[in-house]
Amino acid sequence: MAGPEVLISGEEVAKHNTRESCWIIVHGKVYDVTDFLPEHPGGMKIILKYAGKDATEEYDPIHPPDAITANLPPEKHLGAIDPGTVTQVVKEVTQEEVDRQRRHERKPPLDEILNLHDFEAIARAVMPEKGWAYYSSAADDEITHRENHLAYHRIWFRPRILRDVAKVDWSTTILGQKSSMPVYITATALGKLGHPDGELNLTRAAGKFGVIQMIPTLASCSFDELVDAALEGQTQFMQLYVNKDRAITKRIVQHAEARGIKGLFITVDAPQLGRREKDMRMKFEDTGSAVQNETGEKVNKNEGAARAISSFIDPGLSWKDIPWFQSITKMPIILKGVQCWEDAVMAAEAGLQGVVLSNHGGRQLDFARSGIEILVEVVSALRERNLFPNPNFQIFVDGGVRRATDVLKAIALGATAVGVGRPFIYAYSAYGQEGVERCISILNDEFEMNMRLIGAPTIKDVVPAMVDASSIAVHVSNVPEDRLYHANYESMQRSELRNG
Ligand code: 173
Repeated sequence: MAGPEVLISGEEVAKHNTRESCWIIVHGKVYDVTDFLPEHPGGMKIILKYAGKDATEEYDPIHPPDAITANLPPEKHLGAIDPGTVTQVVKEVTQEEVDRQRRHERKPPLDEILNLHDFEAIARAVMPEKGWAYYSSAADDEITHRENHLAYHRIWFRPRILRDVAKVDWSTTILGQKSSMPVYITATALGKLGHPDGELNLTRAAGKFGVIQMIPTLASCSFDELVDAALEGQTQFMQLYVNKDRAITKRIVQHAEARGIKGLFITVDAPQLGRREKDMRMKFEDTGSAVQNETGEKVNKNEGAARAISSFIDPGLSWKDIPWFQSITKMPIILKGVQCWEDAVMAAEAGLQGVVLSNHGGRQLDFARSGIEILVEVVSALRERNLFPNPNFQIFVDGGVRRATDVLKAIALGATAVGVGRPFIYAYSAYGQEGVERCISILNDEFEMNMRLIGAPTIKDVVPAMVDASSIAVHVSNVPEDRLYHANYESMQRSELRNG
């Protein structure tokens, strides 16, 4: 479309509300998406719900800002909406939503939040249902998701004493970049499902506290927005989903490098997205409008928000692609989602700069082992081959980390740093940027105290002998609680109270 932008009235747009002619408004622009309907990765049903209407609110959290302009040919960009002429989609406010908003208003002040688990409890109560389902969901029976945290319970400390811990310093260097703690904010998709500012909450808080953020491929905010929001000298990494169209991937990678990204984390554990049933159920409840029902479209109900938008990911990615990545960028390349020592050794031998031992927050293969368990075998295999320690090949771990003690266990066992995902997004979903800042402060407090208690003045002093991980690979179930015994047992205090 050449020349000045055409102004279109809301009334005109409203006429195009069918499968045969479907116009929608996104961010004040009108688009003809009729021909695109069958190609929409999320199905046509959801677009038809907004046929003839403003779809911005629904569109925003689950699309990068340029998704529509990048996918629709220019002649389908019809013009700008005449402001004031659009009838907004009036969403029915359910009792559930009213209750949720009330819970949001009454949530505890931030200074009552004492640990990372607290953010999760609050987020669960105050987040919109879809966002909570998407963030909290994990694969199948969510066994790996729970194991990720529980695996840390199999490691115990062997603290040292009399080490002069008047001053403790837990700052470190990650891929040659300074970090105020051995923790980075790992990539998580669709940040605006939790808060209108999405991943910007993370960028801003990370900048203030000298923490590194890994920008996700599928952020709700655009990549450039997140880079622009960084302070001078603030380090950011990037997570990469590899597109079937390598030209697109090349463009993304080279753009990232040009914009100063300091590490490329290629996700290798998601050739297909896992079944996250909590997320999938959300779609069943999307009853839709009269228009959709007329079309009789069969929606693929096997897809939640994530699967619907992930069809571009290349399941054909293989070791053969690694030299190509090395040829298109000078950024350090790290494989994210390595799950056994054999692949870690291959990554080191391929000349890569590191691996993230991860099962994708328990969202991919259920019964995948936890990163912390894999770490033990990876370090041992690398040592045997003289590949560890090696500042040019760093090992990271993510999944289930909720305490500085968890991080210290990973550091003792050989990790350079640990990725934390969900706790940060729960923090901002409930409290915005301040929530993330509080989350980082809590970790700082925990580091200070626990470094003292284990007798380690600096991160270099956190060594393998400080932990007993001898049970790490023992997957026994806990002995169940003796409920009958506890139910019948009356403590001295209770009997006193009853008599009193
Ligand atoms: O874990 C995820 O949900 C994830 O990585 C993803 C992948 C593709 C699209 C959206 C999210």
